[in-house]
Amino acid sequence: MEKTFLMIKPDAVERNLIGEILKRVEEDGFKIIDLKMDELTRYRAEVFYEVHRGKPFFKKLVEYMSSGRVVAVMLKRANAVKRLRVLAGATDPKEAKKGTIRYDLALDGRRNSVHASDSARNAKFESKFFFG
Ligand code: FUP
Repeated sequence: MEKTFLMIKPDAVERNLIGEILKRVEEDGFKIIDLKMDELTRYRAEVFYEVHRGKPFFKKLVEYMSSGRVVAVMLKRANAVKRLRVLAGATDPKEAKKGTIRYDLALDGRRNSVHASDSARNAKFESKFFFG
């Protein structure tokens, strides 16, 4: 079975949506392999979103990602990477499909409630980033 990585972002933790998000993930057939709460420093948020360094939204993204606690979750199921991306929905909730986590729960294109790895390679990196 394939593994992937999910992060519940500060806006969702703050609004008590951890249970709601994990319920959706489990109901979609994912198994939770590991899970922990964490808090990103600005530096760690910059490393996590390194690919976006230099983009106009980078500074605010780093500020937001280090503004509160997050939940890091390692998941597995068949076709996990793709399935979690579908469940999460488009980056901007205004563009996300009805029934996706971001359509239903996200506040805007930055405070979009969850991160879902976009490849098996990144899933590995991101899991290591949080779980060592
Ligand atoms: P995603 O893979 O859907 O999480 O989206 P990206 O990797 O493109 O972007 C990572 C994060 O940067 C998003 F979750 C939110 C933030 N972002 C912005 O704040 N503004 C943008 O225009 C694009 C992304």
